[in-house]
Amino acid sequence: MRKATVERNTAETQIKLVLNVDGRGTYKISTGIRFFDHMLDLFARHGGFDLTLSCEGDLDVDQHHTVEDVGIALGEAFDRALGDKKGINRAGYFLMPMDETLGIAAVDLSGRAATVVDTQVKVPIVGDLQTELVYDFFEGFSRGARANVHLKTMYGRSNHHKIEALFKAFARALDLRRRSRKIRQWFARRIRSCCRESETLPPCSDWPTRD
Ligand SMILES: [Mn+2]
Repeated sequence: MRKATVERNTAETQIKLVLNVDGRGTYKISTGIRFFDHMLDLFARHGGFDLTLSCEGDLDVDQHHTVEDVGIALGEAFDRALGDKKGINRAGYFLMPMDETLGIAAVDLSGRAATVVDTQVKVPIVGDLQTELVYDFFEGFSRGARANVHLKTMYGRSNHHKIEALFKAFARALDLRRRSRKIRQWFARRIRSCCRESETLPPCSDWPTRD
């Protein structure tokens, strides 16, 4: 099980975070911003990550520090949990429909931070979240995880759906590393059985590419 615990304390925020990237999508999240909690709940569920996260932030100033610092802490947790990244499929993408909206995500855990986020959201607030901070969350994650993060809403009507589709697409883009683990386990089983029976290894055309 690849897990990480991150505690991040600054003058603006106090964050405690426990992540299991090989989890079952269970979560307990409290940031003081309900819409942000809703997005992080969905992130955990759609990625199959177990995530416990609490943040006490200076929401009396505004939501900026809370959202950005949660992004940094979550990115750091992925970076630590995945360790040297040996054997994982470090890049992934996903197209996620959310009713009338389509969101796309592409991620590369490349060791370099870069962020592009196009939410197509034209209103300043969705629920209780300042929508410009969606960028700050993903930019924070990108820095914490040292990852390339690209997100785009292709089209849609509902602003709630536009943001939600991006969080779900992002989670599922990151989930490719689990598929890679399944492939490695499949190979390990095949190699063991081939050694027992003195067979040759399976041809490339038999290699699994999907769950
Ligand atoms: Mn929703």
